[in-house]
Amino acid sequence: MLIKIRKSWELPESEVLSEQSYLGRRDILKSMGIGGLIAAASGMVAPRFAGATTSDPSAHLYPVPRNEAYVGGRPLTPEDVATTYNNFYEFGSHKNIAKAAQALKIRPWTVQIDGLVEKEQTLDVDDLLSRMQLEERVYRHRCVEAWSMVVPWTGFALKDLVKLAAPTSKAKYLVMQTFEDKEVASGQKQFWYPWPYTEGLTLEEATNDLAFMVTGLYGKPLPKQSGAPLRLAVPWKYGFKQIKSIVRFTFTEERPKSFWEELNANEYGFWANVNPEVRHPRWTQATERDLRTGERIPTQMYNGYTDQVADLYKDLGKREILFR
Ligand SMILES: Nc1nc2c(c(=O)[nH]1)N[C@H]1C(S)=C(S)[C@@H](COP(=O)(O)O)O[C@H]1N2
Ligand SMILES: [Mo]
Repeated sequence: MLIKIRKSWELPESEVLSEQSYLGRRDILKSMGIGGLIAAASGMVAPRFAGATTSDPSAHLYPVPRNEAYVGGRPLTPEDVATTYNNFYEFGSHKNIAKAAQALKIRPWTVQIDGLVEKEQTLDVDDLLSRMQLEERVYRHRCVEAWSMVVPWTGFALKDLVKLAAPTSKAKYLVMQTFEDKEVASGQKQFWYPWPYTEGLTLEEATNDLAFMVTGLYGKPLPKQSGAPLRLAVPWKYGFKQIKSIVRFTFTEERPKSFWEELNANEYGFWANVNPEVRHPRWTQATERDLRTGERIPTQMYNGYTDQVADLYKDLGKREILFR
């Protein structure tokens, strides 16, 4: 029993393998020249999900101008790849959760702001969107499982949400939580996971210019499988920090324990800064597989965002910089 349970959260390793077979298959199909046909028939590429956002009441807000200060450095990952190869354990512990995620009801959607703030509040997501300045940013995304993509997110600076929340001087951390609803998200019936999915940042990290509250993708409202209606992008950190479908922001004095840290602190720490020099206990982080090409490329320190974030970690011990 114990062994079986342990297996399910040691998934990343098996995912690295299944991802390779997925890409291998795509490449073979492409080289045969009939990829589109077979892929569509087998459900591997699912363009139908791209249209699933048309009923989103925020659709009229998109697209918004791109902020050219943020560039990917390599070509964008095709939309159909980024929106059909996902991690969202609430809907299953594999990559093919896009269809199951359509069960998520994203309106009405409220976010709670509480903890060490001047005044606790509950906001309707559309009200929140109307108060924020939306922009598009192209970011690299590096999963701890060693796959990566480059995508155009739409959203607003997380520091603007922090400002709206007005934390008190005691607050040191921002904790975020995903919705909880077993009926909709069958993954949450897996009782051994510490639901709800929880993540956190220091307030310094949360107010760094790069920290981005994502509301859209490829010039449209965020697809459900990507974490609608509100998800985090902190591109210098591993993907598991980038919590999806957020319903709660809590300001705390104590460092929170995140979902993955709770499961396995030796492998998934609080800092989780991308670092090619520090192996995951079970695989190398020196390279990553680009989802667009299937090729392995070198991983960069802080995922290439050193100039923007290195200052945040100057006071940390070396072990923490490297491991967490
Ligand atoms: N609530 C929630 N957020 C989550 C996850 C999850 O399982 N549940 N997976 C994380 C991981 S490991 C990654 S790599 C990214 C994946 O985002 P994507 O599916 O849009 O590529 O979401 C992150 N956010
Ligand atoms: Mo990830």
